[in-house]
Amino acid sequence: MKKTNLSDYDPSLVPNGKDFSIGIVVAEWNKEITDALANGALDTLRQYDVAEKNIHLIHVPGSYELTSGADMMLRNIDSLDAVICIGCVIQGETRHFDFICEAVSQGLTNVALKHEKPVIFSLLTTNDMQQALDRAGGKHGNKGVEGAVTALKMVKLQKDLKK
Ligand code: RBF
Repeated sequence: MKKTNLSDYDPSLVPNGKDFSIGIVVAEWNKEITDALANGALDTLRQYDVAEKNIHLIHVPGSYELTSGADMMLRNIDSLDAVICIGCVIQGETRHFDFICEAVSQGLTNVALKHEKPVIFSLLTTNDMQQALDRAGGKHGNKGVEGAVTALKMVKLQKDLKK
């Protein structure tokens, strides 16, 4: 498949978000990458008509804190329909990579089930900085854009099932 700078999704299948309220939690580690992912997510939510007042963005120090950040948002902002969690963990020489990735993936799953709301995993887990750049607006698209598209689809699904 040909790779472009844009993430590959069918725009006609993305629900309109004008009545949706979305949280975004952004980790500050590898900020160049996480800012690019957050901007991709923000642009996409705006493109699908999520109102500015319904987009709630917070920062946490590192990816490990994404779990408690998402939980805090869902406990304190009643109207939230979903939370997008953005981070970037780059493989180093120690085993921190494995512990952080494992904790975040399990942690976010637990938060989603506890609050019965979609929690979106936009965590890059890469071998090096180049692989992260490639996925933050580079040759493999922007995983923040894909996270926002996933959030819109999951909120629509939940609202449809509740009707
Ligand atoms: N946080 C990230 O978001 N990405 C990383 O690549 C990352 N690497 C870390 C490596 C080490 C050795 C340590 C101690 C922390 C790292 N963190 C990283 C921060 C982590 O997510 C968390 O903020 C701290 O461990 C404090 O709980």
